[in-house]
Amino acid sequence: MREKWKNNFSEWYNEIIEKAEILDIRYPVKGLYVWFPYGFKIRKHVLNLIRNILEEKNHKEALFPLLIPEQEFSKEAKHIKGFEDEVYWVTHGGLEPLNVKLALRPTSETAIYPMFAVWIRSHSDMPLKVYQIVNTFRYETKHTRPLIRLREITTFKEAHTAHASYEDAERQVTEATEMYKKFFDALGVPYSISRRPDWDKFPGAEYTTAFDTIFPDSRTLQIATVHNLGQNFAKTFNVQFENRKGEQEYVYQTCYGISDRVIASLLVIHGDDRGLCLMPEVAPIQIVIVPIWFKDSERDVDREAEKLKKELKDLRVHIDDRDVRPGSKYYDWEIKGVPLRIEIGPKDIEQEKITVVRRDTCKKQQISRGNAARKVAEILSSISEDLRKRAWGEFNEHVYFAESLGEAKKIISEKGGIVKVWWCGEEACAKEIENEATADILGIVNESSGGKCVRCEKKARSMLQLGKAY
Ligand code: PR8
Repeated sequence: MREKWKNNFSEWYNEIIEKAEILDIRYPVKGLYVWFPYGFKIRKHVLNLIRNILEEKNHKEALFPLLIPEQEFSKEAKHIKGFEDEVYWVTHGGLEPLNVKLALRPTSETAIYPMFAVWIRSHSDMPLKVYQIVNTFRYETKHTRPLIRLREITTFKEAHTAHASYEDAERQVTEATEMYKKFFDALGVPYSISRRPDWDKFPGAEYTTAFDTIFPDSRTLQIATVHNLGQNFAKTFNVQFENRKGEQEYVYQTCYGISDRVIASLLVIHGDDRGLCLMPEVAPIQIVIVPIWFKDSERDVDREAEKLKKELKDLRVHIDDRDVRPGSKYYDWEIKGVPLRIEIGPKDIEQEKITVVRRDTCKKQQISRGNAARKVAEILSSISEDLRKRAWGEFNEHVYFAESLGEAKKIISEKGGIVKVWWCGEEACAKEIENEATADILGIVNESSGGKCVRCEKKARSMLQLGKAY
């Protein structure tokens, strides 16, 4: 059932974040929240996934300071311009005013690149690929929301790379895009990839590529960005290397990031009216065993539950032996999105069977006790597969093409999702389209067979993707 999830999404979201014990939203600073242990475990599994993907591609984890001195932060003119409204400043040490104001990082280019200038000497030091997973601070003025629009982004995974040629940096952009695709595919989070318009790219970048997903209320959420920084930051921070000809040259850079929004997407996209439905890959508990006790059978049932848990040692299994009715245990674990529930009662033992209930379909089936381990692993992988398929199916149903501006506006207001329209490439037309369709431009996609710009009717060079963005 996905009535509330779809039609009253905000309420569903706020309730689930709390009831499933993801975040405590009662912390007394706007835009800052507390991770509950259960939510924190989901976060840990999500981070393991991205860490593995990055490390496979030779990224090294590092850690840079949270505070950035004003003179470094302000060096790159476009960067500071883009972030000036969003920066928190530390101005005092105790009662003493500081000589140099310190920025709480909103992102870490200006903390990392002065160090790149020290680390990089020659072309043989590159490619240099580092990442860190840290909290960053942005003084967001739009409506803040747990995991979606934070003032303290607690899970900012940022990667920064330096290269000896523009071509190599371009290759890195492709590698980063492929890594993020793999990551989102593992989580079953569907996405559309497009290039941000020039006037709305990451401050200081040559160009920005964005991943967007669609939420149940048909609004879109940007869940990742990949930036080609060219030599802009290298020139500002004097990051040079000796090239093969023995000359000094500025490095070519890229950076790419994801945030808590990834976790929001994962929770939201697979959820339903009963609660979360976690992908087995990141579920803190993949299987919950609920013993069904009857008079005199308690010990046998408990023994059987323990035995089964041991057999499933490669999975994350929890036996819920709380002294409450089975029904209320089912309810709790459904909210928390445990992918599979196993019920064991005296009848099951007698028949050498176990009863399993999938969280995604809520279907109950009995399977034979003999090959439980193999069968359960199969069911978990089919849950992943089915969740992924369902999510992509729903996503694709919400991607539209509009022939005219009027049609785009109608789709945006009635259906939401992502709407593609032909565009001539002129900024003025794009802004008119955005205004008239009352939508945001998510990005630009190149399509080979061009139609006519929906605004000026000149030959279109590409397509704009529109949506109502969070
Ligand atoms: C960079 N520098 O910073 P980006 N709350 C939650 N998530 C957010 C918020 C917020 N207030 N603001 C942005 N995000 C580059 C790349 C290092 C890494 C998420 O890029 O400013 C968005 O999903 O585009 C965004 O795509 C991602 O952080 C990276 O932020």
